[in-house]
Amino acid sequence: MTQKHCILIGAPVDCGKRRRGCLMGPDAYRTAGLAEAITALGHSVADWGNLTPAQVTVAEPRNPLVYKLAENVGWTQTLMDAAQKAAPQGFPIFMGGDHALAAGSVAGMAAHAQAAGRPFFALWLDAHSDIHTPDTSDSGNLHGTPVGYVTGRRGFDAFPPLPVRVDPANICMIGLRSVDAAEHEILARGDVELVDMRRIDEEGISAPLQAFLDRVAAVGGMLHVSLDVDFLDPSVAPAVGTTVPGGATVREGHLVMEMLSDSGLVTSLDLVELNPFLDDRGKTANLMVDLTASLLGRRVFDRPTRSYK
Ligand code: EXY
Ligand code: MN
Ligand code: MN
Ligand code: MN
Repeated sequence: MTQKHCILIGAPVDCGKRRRGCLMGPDAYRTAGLAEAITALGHSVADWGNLTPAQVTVAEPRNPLVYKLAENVGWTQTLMDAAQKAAPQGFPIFMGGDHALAAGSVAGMAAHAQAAGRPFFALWLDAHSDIHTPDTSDSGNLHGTPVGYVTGRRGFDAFPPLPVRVDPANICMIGLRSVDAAEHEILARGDVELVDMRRIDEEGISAPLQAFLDRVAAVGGMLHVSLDVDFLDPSVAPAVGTTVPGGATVREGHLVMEMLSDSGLVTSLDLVELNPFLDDRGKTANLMVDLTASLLGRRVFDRPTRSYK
């Protein structure tokens, strides 16, 4: 695997939902030895420390349920800027923090891809589709809306203008098993590639993932991976506030990361929704670090990587 310069960006975002705890996520990854696992694979690492949200004022949201709108907007601006600063220097790893951080990280990486003249793709590893808008959300928790924001859905008036819209057809969601009615309506349009747990049970996880990777490779795309702890089954990853039974196994998680690593297509990573307050002696934090190591080349045996012509 080519040597990467990994840039760890602490994003202690906790405003995307009401249950607190994700603010401890970045330090949990540091405590679990994320940097050491990366350097052990021959990569270099820089830890940029923890960011803080831009201070913004916003109008009252139309939906009275919306939670901490201003803080979410401030984080989105900060992370959009951080992504565009880090991407030209290496491989950004956004250490969350809840999934609201992806509004900024994905928008920033999409802007970077546009500046580099390359198509942008995103792989969403999650039990949820996170494609609400502040108006359609029944909870008002904006960690359920980052995909809605980056794909340019209406209702994000308070948020920074998108530098570039992410084409929903360039998004693949794997692990889906909890989708709200308003999200289902949008997803039924058929743009986003949907790999729910039923497809995984029937086809396995590798076939649909490989088909998506072949699409990314065919156009020389840049691939952002957004890994939500709740993609995994709660029995192996309990430290998340939005657990949904019937998730991916440890091996399915590693297979995804090993295939991504073999593809050489991944240019940035979100690690989101870890709530150390809910963990069992670091079990979930350690698993997320191990999965990141698989993404960065850790193998039992080296396999001939699938070379893209
Ligand atoms: N769809 C539900 C909501 O909008 O409140 C649950 C969202 C969970 C979001 C987590 C980050 O994946
Ligand atoms: Mn999510
Ligand atoms: Mn989720
Ligand atoms: Mn299975």
